[in-house]
Amino acid sequence: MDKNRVAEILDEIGTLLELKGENPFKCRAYHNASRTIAGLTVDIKTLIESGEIRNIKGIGEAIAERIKELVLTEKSEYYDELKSSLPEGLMKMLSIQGVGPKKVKLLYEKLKIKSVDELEKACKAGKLGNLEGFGKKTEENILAGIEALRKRSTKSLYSTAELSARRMFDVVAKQPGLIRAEIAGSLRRKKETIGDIDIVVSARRPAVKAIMKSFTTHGDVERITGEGETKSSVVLKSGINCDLRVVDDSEFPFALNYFTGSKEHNVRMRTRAKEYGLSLNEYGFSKLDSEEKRGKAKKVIACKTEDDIYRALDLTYIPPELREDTGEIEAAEKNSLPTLVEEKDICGTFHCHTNYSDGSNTLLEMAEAAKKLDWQYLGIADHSKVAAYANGLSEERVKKQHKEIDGLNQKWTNFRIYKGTEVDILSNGDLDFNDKTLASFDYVVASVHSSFKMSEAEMTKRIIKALKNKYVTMLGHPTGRLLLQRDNYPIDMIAVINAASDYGKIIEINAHPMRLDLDWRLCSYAKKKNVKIAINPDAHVTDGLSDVRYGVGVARKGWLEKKDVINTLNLKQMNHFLSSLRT
Ligand code: DGT
Ligand code: CA
Ligand code: CA
Ligand code: ZN
Repeated sequence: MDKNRVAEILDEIGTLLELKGENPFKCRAYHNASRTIAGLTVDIKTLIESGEIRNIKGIGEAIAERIKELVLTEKSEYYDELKSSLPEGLMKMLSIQGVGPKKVKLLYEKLKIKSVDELEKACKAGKLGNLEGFGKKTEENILAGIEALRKRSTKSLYSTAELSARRMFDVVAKQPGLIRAEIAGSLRRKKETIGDIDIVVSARRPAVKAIMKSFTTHGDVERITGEGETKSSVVLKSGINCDLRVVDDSEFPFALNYFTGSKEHNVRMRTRAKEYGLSLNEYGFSKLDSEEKRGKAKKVIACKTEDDIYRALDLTYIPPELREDTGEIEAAEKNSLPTLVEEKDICGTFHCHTNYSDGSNTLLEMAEAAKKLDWQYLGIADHSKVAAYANGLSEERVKKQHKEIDGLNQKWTNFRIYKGTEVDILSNGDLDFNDKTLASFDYVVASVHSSFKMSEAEMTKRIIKALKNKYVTMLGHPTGRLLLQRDNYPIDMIAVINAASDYGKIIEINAHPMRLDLDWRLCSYAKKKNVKIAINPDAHVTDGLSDVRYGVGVARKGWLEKKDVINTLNLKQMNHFLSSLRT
């Protein structure tokens, strides 16, 4: 069993113990151990075989035994027993916003509520009102939470869907007789959430059956919902639906273009084709003439690639990320599409955490991981002191961290750790460190982590006030949303972007797959206002650094070019930029 699965199970054990009302220290020990294991940079099996697992801070004897059992036998008796001692539906109830283990435990013990459905019924019948700590308002909130949960269960995060898609694709794409293959749909367009996975392939006729079979019999398939000559559909064990379409190779560019979408982009393409006397669909171009209307043979215009399709309509090639009918057709017509930023343009990143606050890895481990990605710098921004839940740093510990960074930086010539902080924006818009402390950092990320319930006007004022502070370099996760979990706090982002523009501040695209915040829909406005964007992973473990690629997807979707993204500056340019902020 790999460390990620072990970490997941430890976390679940922690939650199950909470549901049982166990000692909070014990519960927390499992949650902490989960984070520690997720952040391991050495092979977990080696740690166990050498017995070194016991020397890791925060992993006691009992937990070490559980980990050992999981890694060596792929299961844990303790976990299985714990799980079967509680109704399955309780864990699902925890996915309702505002419903935590304490509430679930009470609902189960006092009202015998064991599932989301039962909870919904009880709320509608007004049964929660009599429980201590619950009231009419709680019932309303829970009902709203259940509705939101149902809505989002039909969607997946981009990162989850991509992983599932890749596993299906890898098997299908290596079948004999296959010619071309591509993942299409919203995934190819890099949408932040995904409805279903669409795979398009072309193949020689005799191979089609075997290709379909490789898809429907894939180990990740939960059940088959359709199986045919040209299209098969399955539901994956991850809960995501996946479609496979197989076409002749001459049709491939058209099928790929159609199934990449978006629907709105397709509609524009089809309308444009009509202006050229052509009909465009997922199989090809055909002449729209009277011959065709009389049912005679169509004259088809051949295209070998998607590029050819756009060219046939006098358009430059439109990258999939831009195909949302937000002006891309007009720009392609004028040959004024942006040259989108690429992953390889990124030279480093900001907003990463270490074990000084709530991260799992040391400064050195994070730096080494950044170097492995060929980056030239890494900005560390641990939490500030008010963030007690995240082990935020006091002024004293900031000094200690700075010393350690200075020490490390002496070892490298072509790499540098920048001293940053993720300072909390307090509810009145003040910052959690005074100016003197803020001035000791190379840069400052300011973020909201508390008091979400404010009016839009108040929240906007709060954030703009923070941006006005001369030491603030960038705004972290600007809207606070957690995709499929928590909506953004009410905020006037246009006003915030205008303020960032006035004060010369950067706005982050938080690249954590659950955030992807700033939203791509706002990027072009930021660009128009000359606001630079930083693509930051908000990494809490070394593996998290590579989340930057999701942020690059958002930036591309938001029409951003290399020059719009601050962390495309190389080390020398970045040194210069950061020192210019402090003079
Ligand atoms: P999703 O799956 O909801 O995240 O979003 P998509 O864009 O992947 O949508 P999906 O899977 O329903 O269909 C894939 C593509 O097929 C879609 O982007 C455009 C094309 N398509 C589907 N239905 C229609 C339609 O009724 N009209 C047009 N023009 N295109 C369609
Ligand atoms: Ca889709
Ligand atoms: Ca689909
Ligand atoms: Zn944060």
